[in-house]
Amino acid sequence: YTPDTGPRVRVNQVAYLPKGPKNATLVTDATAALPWQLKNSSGTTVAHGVTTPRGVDASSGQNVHSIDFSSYTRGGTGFTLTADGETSRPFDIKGDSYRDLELDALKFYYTQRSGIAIDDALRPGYGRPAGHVGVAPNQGDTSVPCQPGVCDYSLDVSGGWYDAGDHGKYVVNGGIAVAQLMSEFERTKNAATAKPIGSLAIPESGDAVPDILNEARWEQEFLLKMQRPDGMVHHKIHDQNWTGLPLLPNLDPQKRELHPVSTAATLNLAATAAQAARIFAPYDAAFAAKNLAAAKKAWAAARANPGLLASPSDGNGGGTYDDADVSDEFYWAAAELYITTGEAQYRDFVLASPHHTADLWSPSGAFDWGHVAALGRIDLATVPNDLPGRAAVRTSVLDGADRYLAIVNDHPYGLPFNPGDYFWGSNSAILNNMVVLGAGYDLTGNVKYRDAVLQGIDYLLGRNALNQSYVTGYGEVASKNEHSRWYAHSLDTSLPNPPHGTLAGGANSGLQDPVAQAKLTGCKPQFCYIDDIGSYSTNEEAINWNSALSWVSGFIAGQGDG
Ligand code: 9MR
Repeated sequence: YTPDTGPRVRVNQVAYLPKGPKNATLVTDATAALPWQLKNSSGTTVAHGVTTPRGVDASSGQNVHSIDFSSYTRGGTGFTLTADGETSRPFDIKGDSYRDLELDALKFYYTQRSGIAIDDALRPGYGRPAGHVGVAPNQGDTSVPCQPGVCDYSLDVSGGWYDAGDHGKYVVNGGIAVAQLMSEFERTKNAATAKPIGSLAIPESGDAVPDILNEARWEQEFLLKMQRPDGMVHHKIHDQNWTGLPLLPNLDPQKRELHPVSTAATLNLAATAAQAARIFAPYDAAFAAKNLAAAKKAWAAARANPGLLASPSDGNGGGTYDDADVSDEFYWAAAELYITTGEAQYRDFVLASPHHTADLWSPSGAFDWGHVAALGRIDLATVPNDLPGRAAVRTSVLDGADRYLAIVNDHPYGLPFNPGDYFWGSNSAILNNMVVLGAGYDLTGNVKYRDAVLQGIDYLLGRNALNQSYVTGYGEVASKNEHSRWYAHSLDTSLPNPPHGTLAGGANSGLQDPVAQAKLTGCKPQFCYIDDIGSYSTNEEAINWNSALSWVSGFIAGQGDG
C-alpha cells in the first residue's frame, strides 16, 4: 500500500498568520540546497529563497529540506510554494481561519450529545433523534443498572457526550475533555492575548452564559450523575457488547451497563467539579455550589479508597480507559481544589506530591487522559492562586515549553513531538504539547513560544508526510471518514461525513485495528494513518482530541494577524 501523497512540497493548507512563522517541508532526493518561490494566486512570484537540507527524517523515513518563508508578511489567499519542480497545495496567509477553526472544533460537541435531539436547524444535515433516552429500540440511560454483581441499583446517567465514534461514556475521558474546554474559557480571563469565544449555535445560545460553558455544562452534569451517594464515581457506562457501523445512537438496541466505581473516575470528578465551581460561580451560584460539594465529597471518597483501579480486561462493548497509576489524578484534583478553595489540606497535598516537581515534559506527550499531572501544574501556574513557591511552578512549565520548543526547532516537519513510534491519538498528544508552549507564551509573552505553537499547527493542517490535513473541512485534502457510528457516510450515503472541525486521531505505529493491519504494515510513524472509517486506531474522532484542537486554535486565533 503506497498512498498518493501528491506534490512533494508540504505546507499548512489552511493558513499562516501574516506576521507569524511560515515554514514548509520539501521531500526530495537532493542533498544540496534548492531554490524555492512563493507565488500569489495569479502565479506571480512574491518571494524566493533557498531550502535548508535536513537529511533523513526518522518519523517519515524521507530525505527532506525545510523552507522558511516567514519574511513574507502580506496577507492573501491562494498562495502556492514551488521547489524542485513541485508546487504545493494552495494556502492562505491570514488570521481569521483560526477563529473559525476554534468555533467549529467546539461546535463538534453539540453533535456528540447524548440524551437530546440534535436540531437540524442548528446543524443543517446533522439533525438526529435523541440517543439513549429510553425510546425503543434504545434501552436508555435514564435508569442504567450495573454489570451483574457490581451493584444492585440503577442510576440516571442520561446526557453527556458520546466519547468518540462509539456510544460509550467514560468519566476519565469526559473529565479531560470538559476540563480542557473550561480551561479554554478560563484562559480568556487570564491570558493577555485571549479573546472571548463566540456563539456555538447550540440550544442554549443567547442565554447569559458563554456558549463554551453551556457546552461544558452538558458534560459536567453527566459526570455529576455518575457519582454515588458515598462520593465514589462509576468509571463508565456503555453497551454490553460492541456494536457495528453504521448505527445511529437512537437505534442502539444494546443493554446499557454501569461499570464499577474507580479511584481515577472519582478524582476526575473531583478535579472537574472543583474547576466548574469557580468557573460557573458568576453565572449560576447553585450549580457552582453543587459542583464544589461534589468535588469535596469525591476527594474524601478517593482518599478513603485510593486503590480501586479500572480493570484492563473490562473492554467488552466499550473502551477500558484503565490506568494503573492514579497518583497524578490525585495531584490534579488537589490542584483544582486548592485553586478554587485555597484550603490548607489541598495545598499540603499538592506540595507533598511527587508530581509537583517531577519532569512532566516527555517528548511523547505532556498529558493525556491517563496522565493528568500537567493539567494541575499548568493551572497552578496560569490561574491566580496563592500557592507557596508558585514562581518555581511557573518556571517548571517554562522548562516544558523550552523542551517542546527545542523539538520543534529540531524537527524537519516542525512539530513538538518526537516519541519514536507514534501511538493512538497522536494528534492530541502533539496538540497538548502545544498547550504547554501556549502556556509558556501566556506566562512570559515571549514570542518564541507563540511561534512554536504556530509552527506546530502546520503539521495538523498539511505539513506532514501524508500531505493532508487531519481536520475535516480544513485544507484541500483533509480527513473526512473518521470512525463513527453516525457519521458513516462511506458505509451509508444517507449519513453525513463528520462535521467541519472534527479532528482525526492520527498516525499510530501500533496498527491496532484490522484496516491498519491490512494496509499499513511496515509503515514509518507518520505514514501509519489511513482515512478509512474502519481504522479506529488511527482515524477515530473523540471528545478529548477535539478539546485539544479547540484550545490550540483559540490560542492562535488570539494572535490576530500575527
Ligand atoms: O484514546 C484511547 C487510547 O489512548 C487507547 O490506547 C485506546 C485503546 O484502549 O482507546 C482510546 O480510546 C477509545 C476508547 O477506548 C473507546 N472510545 C473511543 C476512544 C478513541 O479511540
